[in-house]
Formats: sequence, C-alpha cells, structure tokens
Amino acid sequence: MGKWWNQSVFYEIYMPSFKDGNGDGIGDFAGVTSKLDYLKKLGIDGIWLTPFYPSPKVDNGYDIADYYHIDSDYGTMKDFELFIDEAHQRGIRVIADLVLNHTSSEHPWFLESKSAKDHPKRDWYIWRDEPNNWESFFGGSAWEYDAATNQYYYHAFAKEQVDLNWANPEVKAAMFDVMKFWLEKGVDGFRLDVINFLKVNDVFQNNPYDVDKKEQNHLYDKDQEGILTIIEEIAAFVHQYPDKFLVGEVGSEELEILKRYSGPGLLDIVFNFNIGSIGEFDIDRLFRGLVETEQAYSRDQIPTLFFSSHDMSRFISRFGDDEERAKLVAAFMLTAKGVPFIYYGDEIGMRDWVTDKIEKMKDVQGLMGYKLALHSGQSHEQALAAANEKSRDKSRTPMQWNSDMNVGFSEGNPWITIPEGAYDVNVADQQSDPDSMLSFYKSLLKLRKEHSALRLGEYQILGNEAGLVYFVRTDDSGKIRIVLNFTDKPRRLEVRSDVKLLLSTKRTSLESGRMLTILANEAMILKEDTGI
Ligand code: TEU
Ligand code: CA
Repeated sequence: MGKWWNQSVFYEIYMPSFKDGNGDGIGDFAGVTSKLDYLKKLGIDGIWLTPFYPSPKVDNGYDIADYYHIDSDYGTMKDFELFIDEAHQRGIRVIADLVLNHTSSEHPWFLESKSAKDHPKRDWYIWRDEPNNWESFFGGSAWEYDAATNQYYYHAFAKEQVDLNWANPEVKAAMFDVMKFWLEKGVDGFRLDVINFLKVNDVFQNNPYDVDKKEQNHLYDKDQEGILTIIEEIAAFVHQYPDKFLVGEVGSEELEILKRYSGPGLLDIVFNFNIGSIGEFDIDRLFRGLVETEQAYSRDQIPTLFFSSHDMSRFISRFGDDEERAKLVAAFMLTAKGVPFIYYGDEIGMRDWVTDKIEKMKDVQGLMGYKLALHSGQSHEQALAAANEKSRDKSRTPMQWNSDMNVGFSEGNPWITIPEGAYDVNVADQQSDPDSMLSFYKSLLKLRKEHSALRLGEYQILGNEAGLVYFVRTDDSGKIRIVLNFTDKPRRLEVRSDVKLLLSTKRTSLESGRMLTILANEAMILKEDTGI
C-alpha cells in the first residue's frame, strides 16, 4: 500500500477563520502560510482548505463565482502558490475544497443561463416551468422563480447557490477543465462538496414527508441512479494524475449509502457521517458505528474519522464540555482504522459559540432558520433559539492563538465574534503545558508517525464493555493495544507481562505485573513487542 493518504492525518482549515495576515479581519493565505510551522510541529500530514475562490460569500465560498482565481479577501494567486510551495517543502499535502454541484448565482455561466430561454447555456442549470415540492437543505422551497424568463431554477442550498445540470456534457467538460487547472497548480487532491447531489431524479418526483422526523425525506434530490457513473468519470479523470486524492462529502449518515461511493475506481474515501455526526455523547453508538463500518466496508475501503467540521458543532461542546473525554475521543480518532480529519482548534479544545444577538449571526443556514421561524409566528426569542440551533457559526470562530488582542487571530476587526472565554483556551498557553490538549494531540500524532501499526495495522475490534473500549492494531512491527475508559470508574485489566506503555492521559509509567488498573477516563496505548 504505497498510498500517502491512507497514512495521513488531515487538518481542516476554515479559510476566513484561521489566521489573518493583513489586518482586515479575515483569514487569508498569508496567515495560513505563517502558521505552517505550527502545523508541522503539531504533526499533521495534509491540509483541507475550505473554498478560496472568488465568491460573494453568501455561504462563505461554497458559492463560487469564478473557478480560476483566488478570492481577494484571501490574497492573490502568488500567495496561493507560495502557500502550496511552503507546505510541500514541509512535507504537508494540500487538498482543495471543490464545489461541483452548484455555482454562485453571480457566476457568469448563470448570468448567461438566466438571460434567455434559448441561450446556449440555459441547460447548464436546472430550469422548470413549475416547481415540485423539493425543499432546500437550508429551508424553504428549492425552487426560485425568475420573472424575466418565467421559469424556476433549482437550488439545493441557498437561492444564491444554483445547481448545475450535470446531465449536460458541457457542464462536465467545464468542470474537468477546472480540476485540471488546480491539479496542475499543485494541489494534491480535492474534497468534493455534496458529491452525491450531482444527479437529481429525472422526472422530478416529489419527495415524501417523513412523519417521524417531521421533515421532508430527500429521496429524489440526491443519491440517484447514475450518480456513480459520474463519480467514476471524475475519479478516472483525477487519478490520471499520479498520487492525487479524492475525499467526497456524501451527505448521509446511512452506511448503506456511504459505502457505495468509495473504493477502487471511485472516490478514495468519503466522510463517515455515520460515526462523525453523533449528536450527543454515546459511546455505545460510537463503538457500534466503528464495528458496523468495519463490517460493511470491503478490504480496500477505508473509513474516515472525524467528529467536528465547519458544518457541525465542535465535539467537545457536543459531548458534554469535558476535556478528559475530549482527549479520549481524540485518542479514539487517531488510533482507530481510518483517515482522521482534525478540525482546526479542536487540538486546543476550542468550544462552540452561541450568539445572543441575531445581528451577529453570519451563517446563511442560521439566518434562514431565523427568518422561517419568524414567518411561522414564533417570537424573536424563539426564532433566535431556532437560528442558533441551525447556525454553523458555532464552530467557525477565529483560531485562538494566544491571549492577546483578538486571540492573536487578527490585528483588525474580526469578521465573526470572538466568544467569551476564548482567551483562556489558546495555543500559546498550551504549548508550554505538557498536560494540555495540544500536547496530547502532539503526542498522539508523534506516536502514529513512530508506529506503522497505528496507521496501517490490521484491526481487531475487541470490545466495548460498559464504556471500556479496546481494540488492537497489528503489523510486522508489533501489536498495539488501545484501551479507552469512558467511565468514571477505575477498571482492572489483564495484559501480557512484556507490555510497554506508549501513551496515557494520566500517567508516565505502568505498575508491574499482569493486572493493571485503568483509571477513570483514562486513555492507554500499550505495546506488546513479541509473539505475534
Ligand atoms: O455541506 C452539505 C451539507 O450536507 C450541509 O449543508 C448540511 O446539510 C448542513 O450543514 C447541516 O447542518 C456542504 C458544505 O460542507 C457546507 O458548508 C455548504 O454550505 C454546503 O455543502 C453547500 O455548498
Ligand atoms: Ca486578511
């Protein structure tokens, strides 16, 4: 297995929020480049950058208006090239987020398409005389009326994010050109946004209503027959370039759907929302997710491991705001089989932000939630609560570098609020504290580098007994046993006598003998040297 990506740990950077290099309050390439040494020392292998292309930023760049340039908020093409170069010099790979499903409503393609019914680009988007019942994932109808041409266009997300018609071969060709351009610029691959949305039902069948969930069941606007053929073509195109990598966002928590999309000839991996988007902390569900994925996947399918992203609440906040537990989850994520994705700031234990004023809210999904709640007759307070529930601003606040002005993120006025309490959780403080979250992540990442078994080893999922999770990774270099005590009680554990302690969240050495005590909320990584 000579692939680089299945041995890598990725780090997701939300472009506007990582580091502002020029004092305008918005993160940028100069900022990210200045923090490459930090990332190198942290020990990650690859960076996923959220979209950096010119965009009106209705959805912070997931509404691309030009696929061939750099948004001026983020810098210039020179800044981008320098960043790629500096990352590569440090042995860090870079993948670019690419939105193939939709463009900004300000993209020239759409402006042409909407200009006239008989325009040659009319069919690049999805136009209909009448809407069906499909709802946008941000709320409200997925169809927007265009008075000039008296038709409706389809948008799975905001009305400013217009779905392309991938059934049109010209669209496909245009997007292959885009991919070629960035691959030749030196990106190491792509994170493909909502890649299972590229095909919608041919006859625009109405979606059924899910009575239990009290919302529409999106049966006909994603995961449609024929989608895999498109994905095969994309994969074949990208894989012509040696060593390029594709991770797909398949927006589903259903393993049966997720597993269709990755493997030979398809995407290299997809995000395992079946594990990653567990809402509240539930170790049984988490463990079950791991076991089920292992069973469902074929040998050459590899899962991803993540618990936070720019679309989700940070896991430390979701899982009860407990640092010991967050360390256990980190140990789980970085030692189980799969490709881990760390979300910026999780390595220091950054918390979610909830706003007390709607004026401070930035996220289109949150703002839409507010609008719809008011329309349905809710009070301002209720609507604000609904908006906070939907809003993804939670996890998009500036990276907390130190306790100086604006947490060291910017010398200007940050584009989004810095939460109360942010100053107390920062990189500078944690760098000098061996027991900090940051130090623990560094130790875990170092361990992964030192022990191939943790990256590529065979996997034996031993069990989950009332909150004590354990599994083993084995290769010719040895056997590594991971034991995670997710309970508040110490537990007894039998081990081999030659066992060595590689890492623990609570101690630096082991007691002698074959019976060990694992402390409450302790993570232990043990090595057995002989006799495999
Ligand atoms: O996300 C797609 C997606 O499934 C999410 O929008 C999800 O439905 C929602 O966030 C749940 O809270 C991708 C991007 O990751 C997201 O940031 C974009 O807004 C979206 O696509 C549209 O491009
Ligand atoms: Ca800036």
